[in-house]
Amino acid sequence: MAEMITHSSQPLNAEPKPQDLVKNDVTPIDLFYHRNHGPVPRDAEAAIHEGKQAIESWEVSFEVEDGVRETGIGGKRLSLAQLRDKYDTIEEDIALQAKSTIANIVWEGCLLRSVLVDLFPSIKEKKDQGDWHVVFESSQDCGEEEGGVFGGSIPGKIVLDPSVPVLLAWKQNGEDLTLQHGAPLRVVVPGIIGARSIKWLRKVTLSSKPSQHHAQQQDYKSISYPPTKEMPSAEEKAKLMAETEPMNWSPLQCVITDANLKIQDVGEGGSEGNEGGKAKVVLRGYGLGLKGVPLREVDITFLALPSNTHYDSSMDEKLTQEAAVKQGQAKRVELAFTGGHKNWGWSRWEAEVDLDELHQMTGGETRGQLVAVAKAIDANGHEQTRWPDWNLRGVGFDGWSVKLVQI
Ligand SMILES: Nc1nc2c(c(=O)[nH]1)N[C@H]1C(S)=C(S)[C@@H](COP(=O)(O)O)O[C@H]1N2
Ligand SMILES: [Mo]
Repeated sequence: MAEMITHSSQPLNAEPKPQDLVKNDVTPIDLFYHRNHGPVPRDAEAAIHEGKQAIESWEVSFEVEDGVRETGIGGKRLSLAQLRDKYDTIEEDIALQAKSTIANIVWEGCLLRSVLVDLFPSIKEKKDQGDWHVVFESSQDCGEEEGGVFGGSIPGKIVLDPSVPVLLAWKQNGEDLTLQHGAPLRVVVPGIIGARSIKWLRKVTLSSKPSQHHAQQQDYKSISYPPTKEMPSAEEKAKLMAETEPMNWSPLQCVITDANLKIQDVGEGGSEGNEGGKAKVVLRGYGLGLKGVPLREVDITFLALPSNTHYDSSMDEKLTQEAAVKQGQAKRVELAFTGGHKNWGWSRWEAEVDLDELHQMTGGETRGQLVAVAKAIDANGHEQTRWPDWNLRGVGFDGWSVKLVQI
């Protein structure tokens, strides 16, 4: 078993060490992070325990609420076996993301769009309309303040967008979904924060309103709030929460997962030993585009801290300001990308910088600690935000990545 950093075991919240995360392009399941708002639901546990037949007969109900369609046909139920038989099976590489971590998984399932258009043909007419939502619900009691089951929603037009493969998934990396990751059936929404990829899916509702579940209404909202202002009262906070839109698309981002000095082994009798030419800084990381737009490059700037200063992450914002001034000297890492195609997976990248290059970038200053600052640029030339505004809950950070180089 790979080593995970466990934040809580009940409910299970864990993630791999960042440097392990980028070792594989497809994240092995034992390095796939966990985010849970409650225990694994009993019905899912029982189905997995009983085996194939119980798994295949796991049912999801599909319903339409008033306001979405004029003529109401009642709800319909489909089992996992029926979903598999009736609709084309597709495979998609989709990165799922939570606060501070990510997993790049190859999912297998069917398109939610195919199911909905088949069951409720008239929704095709609502393709471009923004006034309806697809609400997902699991069977999991999430024991949070208001209790209730875990659920969430996404705008209906995203589900019907032919360029966004929203999946009902039953396999991950070619294997059956594991119980922890939502078996028998889960939703996988490309490009959108992981919280909307509902595990242990039991119900899909087309509604004129977004989900009223706790996670949609009381969590995962980026409430801008100046850091210097006194914390709001519970009442004020509730008001701000109610006024703020739920988060949805994951932002354009880039993260340095490790930055190390590598001394190349020149073998026995090597004469080039300590002259500087053989030592390199090796950086690794990943990036993710906004709405499936692939990344084109990652620009890395090196900064030398004054010799009496020790790096800590509270300096990051200021360091990104310094890096912004030095963009002309940044080391550019070009990423291989697939033309104009959408890309819902992550991009991994690696940069090697030798000491001469490094000296040029830092003006020869190497006495203090060195930090690397990375920003991503997408295929349309859009740059990653340098530093986001403060938000009350510290969610959805997408600023440039700052990392101490370990020397
Ligand atoms: N039913 C249910 N679905 C859920 C969650 C949950 O707690 N319960 N967590 C969500 C969150 S916040 C994330 S980031 C992803 C994580 O999926 P994973 O635990 O398979 O990594 O699942 C989402 N789906
Ligand atoms: Mo999450």
